[in-house]
Amino acid sequence: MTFFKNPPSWQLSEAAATSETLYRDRRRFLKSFIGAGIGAAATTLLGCQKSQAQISDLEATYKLPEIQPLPTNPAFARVDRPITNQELASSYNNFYEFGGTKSIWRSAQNLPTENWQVEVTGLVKNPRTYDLDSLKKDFSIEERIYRFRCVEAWSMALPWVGFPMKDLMAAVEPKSEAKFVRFTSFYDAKITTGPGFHLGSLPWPYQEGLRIEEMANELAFFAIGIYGRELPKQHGAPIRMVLPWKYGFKGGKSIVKIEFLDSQPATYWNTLIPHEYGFIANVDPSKPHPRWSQAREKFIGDTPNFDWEIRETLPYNGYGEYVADLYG
Ligand SMILES: Nc1nc2c(c(=O)[nH]1)N[C@H]1C(S)=C(S)[C@@H](COP(=O)(O)O)O[C@H]1N2
Ligand SMILES: [Mo]
Repeated sequence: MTFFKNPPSWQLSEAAATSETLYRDRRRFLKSFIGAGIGAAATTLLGCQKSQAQISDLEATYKLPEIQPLPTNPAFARVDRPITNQELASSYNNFYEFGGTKSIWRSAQNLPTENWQVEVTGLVKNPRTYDLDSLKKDFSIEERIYRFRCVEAWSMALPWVGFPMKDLMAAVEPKSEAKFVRFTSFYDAKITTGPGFHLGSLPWPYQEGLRIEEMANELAFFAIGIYGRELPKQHGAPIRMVLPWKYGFKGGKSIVKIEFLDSQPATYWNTLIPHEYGFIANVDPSKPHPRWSQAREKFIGDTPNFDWEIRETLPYNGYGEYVADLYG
């Protein structure tokens, strides 16, 4: 195992590749701007030493109430790597509604999570609006440790708390015409003030989508917590999607609406840059992103420093036995 103190050369070329595509017409500029954000992320890994005051502010964002009782699903009780250090996981995030860098944990505290409601609608027999208490009461909450792989070639291992998406499907009973599902994130132009909001031409709100068989897969999960506690705002409180065989952008945060549809919905990154961010977006080391390789990843492990470890990326992020037959 090799630990890199400095960015390896294959990562630096990403930044070089993005700068030349900047400053074309407005539409292309927006795409490049956002694309640069997502692609050049790893360069911000270094040099983010926090002061003691910042560390205690950060801790206050994740030392939330514990979720009890909390059985660990034995099928997902461990992975082939250590669980990522919580301080790092809660301060290295993607949540463009709250800023275009990885350091959005402070601004994400503006997300208003009181009296949260999730509307489940569309082609279902039992449309219903859930609040957090009814989700916790209706579905059995468990812990699952999953590998997590961002399209930007960094990864973590995270202990999520939540329930399988298929349990919610069983409750609302999709009609036979339902073939796709759209998931919509919280959006309020007065609160979510990430990059380019004032330009008014980004496809907000953040939306993601699945084929209905993907949502029914054993792995597809709604998280309402992490590290045994309620979900911090920067991770997409109070409920977010977790799809461990797909790139991280498929997992929308702070979900307010779930719609069962008969055709494939438009999604955020796929609308902005379709040739870079597909609708399916399964983790695939053999298929490079147009601007970088996906063969390896920078795994952020259990030390409190960003001493990432370079690992080979696994097909379907190591979950082929669960999902490969969906794509046969
Ligand atoms: N609403 C919303 N959901 C989102 C994103 C976002 O910007 N907005 N970023 C995605 C990306 S690119 C990743 S890698 C993960 C990051 O989740 P984490 O910050 O909890 O690790 O959230 C995904 N879900
Ligand atoms: Mo990502």
